[in-house]
Amino acid sequence: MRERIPQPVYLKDYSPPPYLIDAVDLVFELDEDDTRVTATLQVRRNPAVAGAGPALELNGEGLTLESLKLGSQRLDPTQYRLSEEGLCLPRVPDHAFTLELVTHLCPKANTALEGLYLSNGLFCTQCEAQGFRRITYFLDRPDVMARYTTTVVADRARYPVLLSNGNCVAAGEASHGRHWVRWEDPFKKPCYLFALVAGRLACLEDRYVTASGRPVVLRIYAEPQDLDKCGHAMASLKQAMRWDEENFGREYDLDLYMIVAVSHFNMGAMENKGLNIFNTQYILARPDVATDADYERIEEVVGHEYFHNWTGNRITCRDWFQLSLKEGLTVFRDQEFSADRHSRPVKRIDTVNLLRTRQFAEDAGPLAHPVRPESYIEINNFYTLTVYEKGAEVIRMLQTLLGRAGFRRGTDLYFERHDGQAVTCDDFVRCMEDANGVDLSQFRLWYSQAGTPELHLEAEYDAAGRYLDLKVRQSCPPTPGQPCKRPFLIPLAVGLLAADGSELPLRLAGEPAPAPGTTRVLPIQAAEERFRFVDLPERPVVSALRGFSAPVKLNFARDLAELAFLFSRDSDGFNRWDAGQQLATRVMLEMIDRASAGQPPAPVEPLLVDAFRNLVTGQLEDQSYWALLLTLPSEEYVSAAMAVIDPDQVHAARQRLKRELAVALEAEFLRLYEALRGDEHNRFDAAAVGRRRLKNTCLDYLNALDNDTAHRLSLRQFRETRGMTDQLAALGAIVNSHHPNQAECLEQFYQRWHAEPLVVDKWFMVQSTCHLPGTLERVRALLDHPGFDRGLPNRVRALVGGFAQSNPVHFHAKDGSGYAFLAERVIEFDARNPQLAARLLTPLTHWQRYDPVRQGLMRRELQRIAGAERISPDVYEVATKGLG
Ligand code: B3K
Ligand code: ZN
Repeated sequence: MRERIPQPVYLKDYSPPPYLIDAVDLVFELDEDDTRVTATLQVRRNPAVAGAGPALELNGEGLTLESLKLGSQRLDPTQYRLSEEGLCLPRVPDHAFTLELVTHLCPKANTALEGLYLSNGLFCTQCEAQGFRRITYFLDRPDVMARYTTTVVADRARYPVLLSNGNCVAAGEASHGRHWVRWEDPFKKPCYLFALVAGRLACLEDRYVTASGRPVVLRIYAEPQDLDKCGHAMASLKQAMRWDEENFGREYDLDLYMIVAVSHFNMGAMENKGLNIFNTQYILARPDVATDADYERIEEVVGHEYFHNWTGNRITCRDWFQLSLKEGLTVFRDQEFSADRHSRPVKRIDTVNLLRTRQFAEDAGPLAHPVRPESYIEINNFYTLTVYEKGAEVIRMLQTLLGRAGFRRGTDLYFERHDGQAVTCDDFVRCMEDANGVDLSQFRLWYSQAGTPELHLEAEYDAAGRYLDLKVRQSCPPTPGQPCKRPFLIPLAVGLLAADGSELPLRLAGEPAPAPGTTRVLPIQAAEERFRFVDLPERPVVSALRGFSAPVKLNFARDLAELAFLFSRDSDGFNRWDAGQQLATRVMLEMIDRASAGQPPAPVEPLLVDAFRNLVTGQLEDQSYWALLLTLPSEEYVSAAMAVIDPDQVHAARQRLKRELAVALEAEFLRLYEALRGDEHNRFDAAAVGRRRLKNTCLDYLNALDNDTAHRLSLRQFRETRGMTDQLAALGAIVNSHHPNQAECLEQFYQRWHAEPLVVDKWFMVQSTCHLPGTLERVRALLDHPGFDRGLPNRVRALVGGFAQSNPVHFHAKDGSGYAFLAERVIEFDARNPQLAARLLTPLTHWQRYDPVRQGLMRRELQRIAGAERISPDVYEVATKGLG
C-alpha cells in the first residue's frame, strides 16, 4: 500500500507568488551520468503581496545540492531545509538578492522523460508542466516570469550542437575536448518554456521575412539520417507564420526559430520559446514513409506550436487551472489554419469525430472535469481532450456568437492588454466582452460546468399559418461534484430546406425581413425556448446545429427519409455528412435490437443502400469529403448512442453493414477504385490526398467481402505502390482479412522498414488494431518482438495504446483478458514512465457505459492498479478517480 496519499491542489487556493525571479543565469556542464547545473537567480519580494517576508520555498525534485549561496555568502545546511519537494529558505533579505545554486542530476536514469533526459543519445528537456524543478530549485509556477541566459558546456565530439532558447550570443572552447555555447532569450518567460538540446544533429535551414520586413532564420534539427524528411515541416512552418500574420496580426518576435525532432517524447511536441522540441512523428515525412494523415498532422502540430508563441508564450497562464487559456485557443487556431489550407468541411468533420467519440466519453465518465478544472493531483493528467478539444469549441462558439470581426476585435485587445503577462481564462473572456460591448456572464459557464449538454429539438409546422415552431430544451447530466447545472448559452445554427433542396428564408416572427444568408445562429439561453419562423410556403426540413455550432448532443426525432434527404441535399457540408452518420447509426442500432431480441436479420434499409449507390456512382469535387460521406460511423460513435454498450454487437453490426453495402455495390466500388488508381507520384496536395482517401475507402468496402478479388486488389496495391498511404491501407486490408499472403506481407514490410522507427510503429499498430480473432495473443507475442522497445513511448502507444484505444472488440473481450492485459502493462510501464502509463489507463475508466459483467471486470483491474505497490501519483489519480 501507499505510504503517502497524494494530495490535490485547488484553484480556490491560488495566491500570487510572494517572491519573483527577474533573471536566471544557467550553466549546464552536461554529462550523461552526472550533469552539473549552476543557477544564478535574481530574486525579490513580490510588491503585490503584502505582509512580512515569508519563507522562500523553491520546488525541486530528484536533485543533489552541491552548494547554495545567498549574495556572496555560502549557506550552510542549518540555514535551509531540503525535502522531497524542494528547498526552503526560512529567512531571506527584504531587498532584492542573488541566489546561486549548484545541483547535480542524472539524465541517463531519467526514464520519465520529464526534466533533462536522453533521447537516443541526445540531451533534451521537457519542462511543461513541472519538469523545470527536476533541473534546478526554482519557483516552478507559470506566473513567475524571468529573462534567461543559458550556457551549455559539453564534449565537442559527441555533442557538437548545443541549443537553448533565444539568440546565440557567444561560443568557445573549454578544456578536455569540451566546448560551450551561450544563449540569451530577451523575452520574459515562465520556466516551463525553458529548453535545452545537445547532440549530433543535422540541420535544415531556411529563411522567412515577416510582414513588417524582419528576416528570421528557421532551423529544423534532426538526426542526420532524417534530414531529408524535414522539408514538409519547414514548409508548414512558413505557412503557419504567414497565416498568423494574415489572420491574427501576429508576427514572430525573435531572429531565430528552431525546431528539434527527438524520438523519445511523451507527447506530440512542445512550444519552448524559440526552440520547439517535437516528437519525430510530427516532423519527419517523406511520401514513402509517411501517410497523408501524417502529413496533415505535421502541418497541424507545427502550426500549433508556432501559434503558441503568442497564445501561450507571450501571454501565458497564471496557473495550471487556466491551461485551456493557451491550449483551447491554440487548438482553435491550428484547426482554422488547417481548414484554410485544405477542405473546411473535412477538417470540421475530423475535429467533431474526435470530440464526439473521445471527448464526449471523457465528459460522461468519472474523470469528467470542466474546461477550467477546479482541482488536480497531477497536472500532467489534465492535458485532456476536454481542456484541448472542448476548450477549442468554447473559443469557436465565441467566434460564432460575436462574428469573425467581433472575435478578431477581442483577440486584438487580448494581445494588446496582456502581452508579457500570466493571465486567466476569465481575462480572455473579458477582452471579448470589452471589445464588443457584450455581457458574457452566462457564456462563462462553459468554463466552469463539466458534462456534455443535451439539446432536444421539436419542429411543428402550421400549414395554415405558414409558420414553423422550433421548440428547444436543454439539459446537462450530473458530473463528479456537479449534480445540478445551470443552462448554458448555446449558439444553435439552423437552416431550413424546401423539398427541392433550396434554402428557405429565415425570418422570425416579429421581424420585418428575413435574416441574410442561409444559416442563422439562434442563441439558446433558457432551459426551454421556442422560435417561430414565419413566411414558410411549405413544411421545411430543419437542418440543425449546422457546422456543429456547439459541443452538444442533439436529440431531434426524424424519420429515415428526412435523414436520407439531408444526406443528399443539405448545403451545409458538415450536416450533410452528419445526416449520413445518423442514418447509418440508426440502421445499425436496429440490427442490434433485432439480434438482441433473437430475430433473424432483416435486409438492409433500402434508403441507405440507395443513398450509398448514388454516392458511389456520383461525382463530388472534394474527394476527401466524398470519402467521408462513404465512411460508416466508428464503433465508438455507434456505441455512444447505446444505453448500455455491447461492443460485440456493435462490431458485428458495423461489419455486417459494411459487407452488405459491399455486396450490393461491389461493381460500383470496384469501378470507382479502378478509376482512382495510378498516376499519383505520391504528392501531398489536396487533390492527390482526396484521391487516395477515396480509393482506400473503396478498398476497405471491397475488403469486407474477404474474397479472391479483394485479396488480389490489396496484394497488388501492397506490392505496386511506393507511397506509405497506399501501402499501409493495403497492409491494413490484408491483416484484417483471411488473406493467404498475410504473414508474408507483414514480414516483408518489417524487413523493408525495420530501420525506420516511425514505420515500425505503424507495423505494430496495424496488428494491435486488427479486429480478427487471436489479436490479443498476437499483441502479447509482440511484446517480446525484438522491435518492441519499452522505453520508446511511440512504440508503446502503437502496440498497447492501439489495442486499448482503437480495438474495442478485443479490448472489451467478455472474459476480461483485454482489461487484464492493459492493467499489467500500466503497472509495468508506470515504474518507468508515469505520464505514459496514466494515459494508457484511461480506457478502463469508461466502465459505467458497459454491462454489469464488464463493469465488474474493468473495476477489478482499476482496483488492482490503485492498490499496486509503488504506483505514481499520475496513475494513482486516474485509477482512484476512475473508480468513481
Ligand atoms: N504544451 C505541450 C504539452 C505539454 C504536456 C505536458 N505534460 C504541447 C502543446 O499542447 O502544444
Ligand atoms: Zn498546445
